[in-house]
Amino acid sequence: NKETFTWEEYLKETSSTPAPPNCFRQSRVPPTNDFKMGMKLEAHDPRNSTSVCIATVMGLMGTRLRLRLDGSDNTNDFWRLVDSADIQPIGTCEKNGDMLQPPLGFRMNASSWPMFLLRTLSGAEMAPATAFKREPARPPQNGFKPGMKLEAVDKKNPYLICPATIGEVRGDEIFVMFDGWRGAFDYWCKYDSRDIFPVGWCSITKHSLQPPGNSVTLPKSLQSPPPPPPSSSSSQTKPTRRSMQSPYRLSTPLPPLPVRKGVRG
Ligand code: MLY
Repeated sequence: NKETFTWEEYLKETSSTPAPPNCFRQSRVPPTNDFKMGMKLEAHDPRNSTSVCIATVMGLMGTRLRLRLDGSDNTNDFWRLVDSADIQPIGTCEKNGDMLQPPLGFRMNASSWPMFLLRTLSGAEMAPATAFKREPARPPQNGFKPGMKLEAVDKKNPYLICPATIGEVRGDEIFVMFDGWRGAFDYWCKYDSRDIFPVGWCSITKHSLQPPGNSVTLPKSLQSPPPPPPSSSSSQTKPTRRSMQSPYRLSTPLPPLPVRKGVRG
């Protein structure tokens, strides 16, 4: 039955194998998610990672938290694992002699920050220290090989985790290809990225897993090579969409691309 995706059938259909779990910077036993909606915590501002802000848990899925920085708008929510080094209990910043910062794009006058901070924390439910789990150690080396299957966060739609394939390995970098999406969502990342998971992770942690897209995957001989990894010393040109480069037309239409407002591309 094609309506329901299962790795077991899919691996058979594609005669592929999962990346070994020890390749990933994830706990062998996934941590429990002991956070609750509305709890507050400290988080590094994703847009300004040196600054630590107050965040509120806006949602929970599997071992991940949907976070919103207090004083920010509702368009910059982000996701973190419960064992992410980017989050910590309220009070950690002060204990380290640092100061809590307003988020980038604080919606009020900067002068109202101290009072805003006081009000946002007064009577707030703070996430208990026990809910924060230690970040797993990074595997000693890049163990990924092209063709291995995994589950990966779609960085353009970060609430989604999808079946993916290792396309290329270069030093500490891997090229993550989203199955059935013709390259539109593919990216390079470090082998120890927290956004990639072993096959079965979503099922174990009760996170939703998207089925593969329905675009035909071109045979390797007809594919254009992935763009160079971002750290490569070669000139930094913006990668062209692969569908544009390909001289081949397929009957299956391209999936619609997300329409986004604002500056992010
Ligand atoms: N609404 C989006 C969703 C695309 C998701 C792709 N991921 C799963 C690789 C779109 O259709 O563009």
